[in-house]
Amino acid sequence: MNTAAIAKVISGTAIVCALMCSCMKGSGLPGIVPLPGSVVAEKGEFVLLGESDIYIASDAEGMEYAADELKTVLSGICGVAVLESDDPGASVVLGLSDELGESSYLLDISPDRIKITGGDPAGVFYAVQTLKQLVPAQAYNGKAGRVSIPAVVINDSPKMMYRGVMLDAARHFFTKDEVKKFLDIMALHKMNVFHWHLTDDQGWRIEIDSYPELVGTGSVRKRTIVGKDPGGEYDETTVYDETPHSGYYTKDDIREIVEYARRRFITVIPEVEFPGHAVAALASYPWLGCTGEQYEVRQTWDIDDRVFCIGKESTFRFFEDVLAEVTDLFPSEYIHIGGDECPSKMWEKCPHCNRRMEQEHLDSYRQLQAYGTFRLEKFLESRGRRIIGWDEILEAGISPSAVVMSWRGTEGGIKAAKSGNYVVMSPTGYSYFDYYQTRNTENEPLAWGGYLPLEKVYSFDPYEGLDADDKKFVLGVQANLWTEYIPDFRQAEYMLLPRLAAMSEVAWSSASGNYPDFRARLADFLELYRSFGYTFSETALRE
Ligand code: TNX
Repeated sequence: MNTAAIAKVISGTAIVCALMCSCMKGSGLPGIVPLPGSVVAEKGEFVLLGESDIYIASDAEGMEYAADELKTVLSGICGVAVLESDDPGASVVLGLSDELGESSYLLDISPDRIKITGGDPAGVFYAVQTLKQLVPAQAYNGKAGRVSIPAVVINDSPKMMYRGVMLDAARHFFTKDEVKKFLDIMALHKMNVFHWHLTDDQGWRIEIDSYPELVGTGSVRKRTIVGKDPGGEYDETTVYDETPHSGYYTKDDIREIVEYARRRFITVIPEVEFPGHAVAALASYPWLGCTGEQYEVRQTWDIDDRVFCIGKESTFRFFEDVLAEVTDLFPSEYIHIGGDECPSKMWEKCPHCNRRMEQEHLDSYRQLQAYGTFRLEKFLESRGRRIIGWDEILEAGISPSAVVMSWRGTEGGIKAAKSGNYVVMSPTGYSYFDYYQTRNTENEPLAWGGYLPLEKVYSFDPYEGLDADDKKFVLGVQANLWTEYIPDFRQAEYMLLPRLAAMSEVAWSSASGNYPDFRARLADFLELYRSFGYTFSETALRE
């Protein structure tokens, strides 16, 4: 505990529930996900009954967010309202210790008090997430009577510092409140990076003042293909829903979401795609493309040939203006610039692109892409930021400061790590939550395809193929939720849960749990999903 810290005090009103206890499942401790470093059961239980006050023994920035989270948890139990008090001998004490590492915590529950000590406020916040799982799930729906928490000492710290989840809000739009719920789900799983995919062929979802048509035109898709995309083979038999799909985030929405995330110790990394996945932008401003043709916001999925022109200077002026506004909104060190799946078909016929290649002595279209990426990186660097890109950015060489997000397997990540670039491992085989979670797909909602069962996610070893020296370049892992076939938030939750529980363990837990042990703990965690009203896949549990 940092005793020098200035005392700030919150006191709680009585936590009084009727004495009709349904309490903890079974006799032992509930299972905790992700698996903590060490859990030592003690004798007895802490009973939330009568007066419960909270004492915060540090005024470090962020402590109030962790305290708010605790207040939310407590007030969610039997509707208790928590107020301030100034008693260092309070029944709940939150503090910091220099002896604990980043995001680490010690949660010490005895019959007479709950003591939470973090290496930093994030650690305290994660202790509260663990505490949520020690409270009987029934307490959240008002069904528990006398609420008791088992005495225990938990010592915990994260394995990886980048624990990401990506949401594609371009293919389908999710409201501000849905995004907040997504962040709540992330926080419960101790995930700390929200990668927000905001632009793509099928929609541009971020308001940019200097280019109003990006949302004026680019956020509206006239209609959407019905069923599975035949992969470029569209003709008069292709069926569309004839329903416009639209939506975008205003700057105020974005500020609100970034702040909401910050209070949950989640960094938001925005992604603005360059140079592919560009059709919604080109539909808004045709001069961004090689030919200047007017396109419509794309109504089908699959990869598109229509990409940003890298020959014209106006494309770079556009990106600098857009990225200036993006960096004003998002304080994250990293900005994701896409980089994936960019065909060169348009560039091959484009006089501007060919002139650029001659002038810059570029030998291939991948080098042309690398030239463009490098210019965006330079601009972002001038604003104190660094780039992340999908692993295609590796193909014609990247600067040492670029971070590679390895999605086509882990090979790109391994190659990047070996050459000293930081990487995030996010391979399709373990991280693509738009893939089916069962082999029995008849009764499942239509998905992208693939097969990614819970156990496979759990078995992910992001360090495989790397020796000790290279491992330090792996910042972490990320689950990706692409939403071509995810039209609403309920389905997003269904695809995310419970696989996110498995990914959270890959990202957080150093102590290795075996799969049956994880499944046993997950059974308790699912009770919490139920209490919080989160939709999850039951089929995933039957695989
Ligand atoms: C590949 S992963 C894409 C996305 C699709 C996804 C579907 C990546 C960088 N690009 O545009 O939505 O596959 O699984």
